[in-house]
Amino acid sequence: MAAVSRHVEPVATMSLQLEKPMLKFYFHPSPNPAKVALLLEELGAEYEVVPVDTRKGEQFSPAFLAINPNAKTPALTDGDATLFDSTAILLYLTQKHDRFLPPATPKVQAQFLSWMMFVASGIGPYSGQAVHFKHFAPEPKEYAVNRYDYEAERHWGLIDKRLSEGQYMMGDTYTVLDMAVWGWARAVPFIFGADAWTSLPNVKRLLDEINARPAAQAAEALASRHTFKKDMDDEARAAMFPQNKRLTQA
Ligand SMILES: N[C@@H](CCC(=O)N[C@@H](CS)C(=O)NCC(=O)O)C(=O)O
Repeated sequence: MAAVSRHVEPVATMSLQLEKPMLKFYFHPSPNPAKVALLLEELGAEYEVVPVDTRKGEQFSPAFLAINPNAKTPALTDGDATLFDSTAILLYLTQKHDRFLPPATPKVQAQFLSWMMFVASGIGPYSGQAVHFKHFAPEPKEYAVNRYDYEAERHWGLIDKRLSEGQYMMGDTYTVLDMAVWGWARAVPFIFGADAWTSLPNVKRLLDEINARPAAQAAEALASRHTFKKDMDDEARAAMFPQNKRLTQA
């Protein structure tokens, strides 16, 4: 977990900077951290990236577990405030900065929170499990692949329909909800295959539009600041799929 500093400050402003609470962003180049990276860049926030190489098991280091007992990326510290779970971080930062949120009327908030939670509890987990069973699980897996592929497809279909009704998830305004969708939309071809976009044209439109934003390009560039392990070897499988130990012990 080596710290990587961003934004070199001119010496004249350094003492001022040191007094400010610094954001530390615990990052791995995967969908949930990507949402937070995009928001930090859209906010123009000052932050330090702390790489957590989950394929090397760094998510289980005591220092990281003290911040995220769930041993997953992303996590964030803001001075002595610690946060984990991408949706909690997105809501914390947008509320703190009062930016990228839709109007606070009950009618709009009701839709905003419903779709935020739909992305958090539906899009992320079903997409993640579809990827796991299609790309990483041992045979036999037909039943599990079918279930998670079906549910992931159904969830993405609902996002596509919502986006067919307006430019963004909340209509005319780009909000943090679009950033939450973007994190996983980048993975759609990996989830469903290369021709997935033919059935999700509105998701593709949003993805392309956000990809063209400087903040998205800066968020993507974080991946190249550190050499993350790419191989899914025994070490990586042991770190990421600890449940497999029970199969060999049985
Ligand atoms: N609900 C959590 C899920 C976090 C999560 O699953 N993160 C993945 C990366 S997208 C991770 O750290 N995987 C490593 C592991 O499972 O060991 C969130 O939204 O932040």
